[in-house]
Amino acid sequence: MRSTRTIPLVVAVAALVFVFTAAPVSAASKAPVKLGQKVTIKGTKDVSSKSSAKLTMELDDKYFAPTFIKAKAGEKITLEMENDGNLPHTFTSDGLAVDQQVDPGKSAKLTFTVPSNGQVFQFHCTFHETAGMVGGVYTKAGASANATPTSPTATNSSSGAGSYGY
Ligand SMILES: [Cu+2]
Repeated sequence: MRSTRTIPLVVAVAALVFVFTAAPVSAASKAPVKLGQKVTIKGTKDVSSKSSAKLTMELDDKYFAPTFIKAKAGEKITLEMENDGNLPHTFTSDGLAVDQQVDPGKSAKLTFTVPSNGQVFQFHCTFHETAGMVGGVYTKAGASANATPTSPTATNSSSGAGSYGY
């Protein structure tokens, strides 16, 4: 008798675990490309069917919405950026050659052309990049941003082990 009573509980717990683990994998939170760093994901906007597109980009504490923009090489994209947060944010990208700060409650417009020398162009907020305020413009789902290094990060290639000279 005792052992049969535990079976419904196990089923209930298993169902509960399934619900909680299944939820974060829903479409809205899945990254379409690999950026190789922490990203707070707030959706993807697909404008790749157009030769030019205008879209609203929300800058908030501390994420971009949409976080990913699907585009095509050569496409001209105009972002109408709105800072809905309480902190200043930037839309910064070496690959897209843009760097624009937007203060809280303010908006700004920015236009760039999607380059053809890569498939993923990372953008970030200079203040909150490590907090996951990162996103990407991409032309191919599943591609990786690592293919096109955007900034020369410090690699341990300097000669002389133990040398602290700069
Ligand atoms: Cu920020």
